[in-house]
Amino acid sequence: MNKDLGLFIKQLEEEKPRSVIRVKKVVKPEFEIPAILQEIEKRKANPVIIFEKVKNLNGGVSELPVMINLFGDRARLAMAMNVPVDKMSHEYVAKEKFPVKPVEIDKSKASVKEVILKGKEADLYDLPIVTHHEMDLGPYITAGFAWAKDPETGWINCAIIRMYVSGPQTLAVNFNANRHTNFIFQKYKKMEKPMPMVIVIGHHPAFYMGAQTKIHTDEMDIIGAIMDEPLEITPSETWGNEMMVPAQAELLIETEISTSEIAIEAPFGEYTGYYGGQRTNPIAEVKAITRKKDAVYLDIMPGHADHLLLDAPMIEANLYSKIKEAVLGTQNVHMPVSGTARLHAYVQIRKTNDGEPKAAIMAALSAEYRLKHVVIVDDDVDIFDDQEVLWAIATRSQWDKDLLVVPGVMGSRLDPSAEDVVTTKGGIDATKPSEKHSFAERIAIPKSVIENIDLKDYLESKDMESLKK
Ligand SMILES: Cc1cc2nc3c(=O)[nH]c(=O)nc-3n(C[C@H](O)[C@H](O)[C@H](O)COP(=O)(O)O)c2cc1C
Ligand SMILES: [Mn+2]
Repeated sequence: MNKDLGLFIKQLEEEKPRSVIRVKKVVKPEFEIPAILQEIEKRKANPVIIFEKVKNLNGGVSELPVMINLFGDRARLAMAMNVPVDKMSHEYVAKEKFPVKPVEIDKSKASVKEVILKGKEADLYDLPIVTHHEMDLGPYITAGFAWAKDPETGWINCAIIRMYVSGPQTLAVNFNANRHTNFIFQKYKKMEKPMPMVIVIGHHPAFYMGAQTKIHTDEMDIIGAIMDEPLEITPSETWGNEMMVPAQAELLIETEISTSEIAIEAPFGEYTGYYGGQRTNPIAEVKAITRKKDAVYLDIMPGHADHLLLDAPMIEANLYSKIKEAVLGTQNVHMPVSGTARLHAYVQIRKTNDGEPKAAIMAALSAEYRLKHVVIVDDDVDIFDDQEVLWAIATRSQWDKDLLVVPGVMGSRLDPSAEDVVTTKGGIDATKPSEKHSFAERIAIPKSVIENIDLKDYLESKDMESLKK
């Protein structure tokens, strides 16, 4: 059987027992779950939290526990992919090059078919769907993929799209204009047919990472590549073999999106740390719900690490491969959480001439539409440490020569400083001048001395304890 969410949590509890917290008290999905997460985050901790007893939207206690903050830690994502944390983007690019085709399995072997609900029984209000921020329109599914099939290529596209629960069997779905989901939706619109869309909620985190690929292809093959095993798929309840679905997901909601009706959607607390404004969006109607008997309802906390970190390695992987095409000495890319993991990128290069940093800035800015500011540093600067990057800007840049400013470019509509989708982008070359010029030497303590220091030989054990995080 495919790796699934339960297997990952078991592995996590064995290897890092402190990174899973279970809450047994009955909690409300409206604000209470987000508030508890935020209080834990304030203490600089980032565990997965499982709420075992959560009210559903019908006022009863849901059969499904709620899991939040699965993605709130880069090390956890690296563990899911079985790769070193500072090499995630490299490994992601390498795995993407070898797509793995899915395998079809019988419904009897698909754990997501253990419970099948159709007609009025397929009720979203039976689920513990979370309301996150004060001004949000209401409960939102935030860890749900829009799983849709391109009617021309037959490819499956998969993207996390927020979905507002507007009734027991209706949702408003927010895919941006430049998303593959929208390209597919436009094709159905032309055919004047509703678009089948399966909402996939809860799977192994490697599934989540594979499904967030930026490559335009049959995404089932990339999910297989990132999971290191073929994705198991099985026929859907509503469309049979015409629409195959992931067999070992926690929960699937089979829907049809009307190509004629729209609904008001948002405000909604966004990745930027601000509310995104109200808009009109397509409506999905629930046809069936299938799930594991002991399914967990996965939620992602918008605007927090849980949300920001999930897409970061995939954006980094995309940037890494595109910047490397322009500048061969590109070493690594980091989308820091301090820049919402979307608007800022730190790029580490080993340059061979002084024109390469600006070439890297241009390649980066055109590869990812949300990216706004790029900082290019040398390979002695740790790009996973904001302070090191700011130090490089402080000591290695002269903005009359090192700043590149590009006004009037397409950016993120959600950035409140942009004018609709038009923004000003820029980059800073914070690298030292190339070898030809002399440059100040960075301070350092001899490596041979550092290597022989073991703090236990110098400190009392109570002082050693106080250094522990
Ligand atoms: C938690 C989370 C929520 C997201 N919500 C949305 C959304 O509501 N609308 C949207 O267009 N993209 C959203 N995204 C971004 C897309 O999922 C992401 O860009 C995806 O790779 C797009 O897939 P595509 O390249 O197949 O279009 C979200 C990403 C994450 C991680
Ligand atoms: Mn896609």
